[in-house]
Amino acid sequence: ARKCELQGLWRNQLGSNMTLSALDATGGFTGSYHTAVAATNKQILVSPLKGVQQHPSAKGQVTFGFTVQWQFADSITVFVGQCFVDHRGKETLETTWLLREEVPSRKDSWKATRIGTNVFTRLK
Ligand code: B9F
Repeated sequence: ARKCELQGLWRNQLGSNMTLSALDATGGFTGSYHTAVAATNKQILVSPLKGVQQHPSAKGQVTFGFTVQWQFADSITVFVGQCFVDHRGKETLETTWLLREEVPSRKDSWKATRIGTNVFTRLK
């Protein structure tokens, strides 16, 4: 089986697109995230991301994490995930995200974090 490369253009089941750069010497990468959904009246802006890939495993189905710094909201989303390649060479990123919303006070903290899963496939 081929190993999974994070670099490139990806789309998730919501229709959000992201572009990931090549890895640097330490496994770090950057990218940009264009969310298809936002649950806000604000205009969506393409937002930067920074991540790290874990050292490639023998099987090549690498783990990674990245953070998206939204440019249109005082919130932040972190993703963790793993890249899988099937026997046909199709790559899938299986991810789980946490979104922290800015809330005005500690009494609102209980409702400030959302969680979900996103599955990304490569755009040809
Ligand atoms: O909608 C988020 C937001 C934060 C404060 C006002 C708007 C920013 C964009 C998040 C996009 C999420 C989804 N897109 C995607 O591809 S990140 C995880 C999902 N995967 C209102 C208050 C908090 C959220 C909505 Fe807001």
